[in-house]
Amino acid sequence: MEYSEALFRRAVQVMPGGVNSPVRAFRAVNMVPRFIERADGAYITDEDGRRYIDYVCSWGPMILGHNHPAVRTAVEQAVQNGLSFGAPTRGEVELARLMVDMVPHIEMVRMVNSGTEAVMSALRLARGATGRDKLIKFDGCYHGHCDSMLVNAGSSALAGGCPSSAGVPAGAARDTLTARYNDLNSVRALLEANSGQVAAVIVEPVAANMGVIPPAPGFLQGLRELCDEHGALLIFDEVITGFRLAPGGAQACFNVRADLVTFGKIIGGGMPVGAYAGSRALMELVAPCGPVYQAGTLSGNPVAMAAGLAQLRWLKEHAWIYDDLADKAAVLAQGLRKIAAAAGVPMQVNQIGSLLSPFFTAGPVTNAAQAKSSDTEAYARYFSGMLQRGIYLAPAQFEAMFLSDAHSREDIERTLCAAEEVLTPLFLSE
Ligand code: KE4
Repeated sequence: MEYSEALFRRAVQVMPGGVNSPVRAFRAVNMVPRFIERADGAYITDEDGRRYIDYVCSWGPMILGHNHPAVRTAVEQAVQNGLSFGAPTRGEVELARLMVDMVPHIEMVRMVNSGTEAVMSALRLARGATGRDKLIKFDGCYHGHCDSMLVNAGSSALAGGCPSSAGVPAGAARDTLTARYNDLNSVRALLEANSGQVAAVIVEPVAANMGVIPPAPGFLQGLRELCDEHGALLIFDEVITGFRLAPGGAQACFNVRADLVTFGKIIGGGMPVGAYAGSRALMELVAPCGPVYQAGTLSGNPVAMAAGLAQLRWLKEHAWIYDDLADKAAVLAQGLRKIAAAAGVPMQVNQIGSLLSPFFTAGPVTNAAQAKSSDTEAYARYFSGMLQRGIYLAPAQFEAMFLSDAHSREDIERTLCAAEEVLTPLFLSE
């Protein structure tokens, strides 16, 4: 591991924590991060030549596996024409058209450069459309790092102990109200206490930033009805679930209509792309058509559009992979549950589609409070043991495991064999 260690020593001199995104620093698992040199299919290889089965998949984008020929070829062809023009290009039109065709209830799309930017813009649009200032989010959900969303946030904000970040002005946080995931009464109470003031309810339709927590039956439909009752917009943050749960994302999966949908990750094929989308009536409030301003130098970048187009076209033409992805994830989840039960290790595994995560706790995990009750030290030991055995998991409890089309049944079997050695009370408590 000498190259990763040497690189990390240099990295911490010139970048905060030696990384460009906190979770990558491996602080939640008390280890030196691996510096990744290349990736192919379901595997990543670090600078020391160690190869791992990758269940991070760049935090979701690599649903086809790394270095997929269709995506790589599209990028190689696009760069021949230049990298960026700051002008409209064919690729933007085609990707927006394809997203509108694949995702229900959206008529227009605006491309941006990250999930954070997509959420920030969608929130501004919701406020502009309703003339209201307040927002409702959920404890443990993560929607990127714009000020108004760093309140009781999940992901690395939660793991790193700053779910409500320093530097967020009181004014920005004051209008963000926090409800409990899977608890419609907590939403109803906030809407009634702030009647006529809530612009939007924003939700991860499957929470994946406090570990994976599926919506309880009726939860999402209940949000739709509460938003309609109170004149608030419903925003599905599908940065993770978009094109992951199904070609049409969570709206298709759960048959619930959102007013605005945010995207990221998969739509860029590994390149920096985010987007927000909704009805024509809403989206034509965005500049230059309407009064809600939003802009971006590299938005719709032609190389990024080529990567995203190639990936979404492949997903549309091979939609059967979604059942296969879910089946592989179910085999992995069930295998982990059996191993933990046989070893007498208290562990829950939540799984939906190709998303899953273990929680080291005896009780069910259906909200942030229950997720936070899990043993994160045990998770750190589990992570370390699996890494030593060539399995690269999320380096923090409050994240998700992502499967790709490239993960084989043999990879799943190898992962379960490694878990058999690690999921023992002795190993987890050392
Ligand atoms: P980005 O700005 O990181 O592209 O997207 C922010 C975002 C928005 N909404 C949801 C539901 C998200 O999961 C994310 C980002 N996800 C994290 C993983 N928990 C990205 C990994 C990281 O922060 O390094």
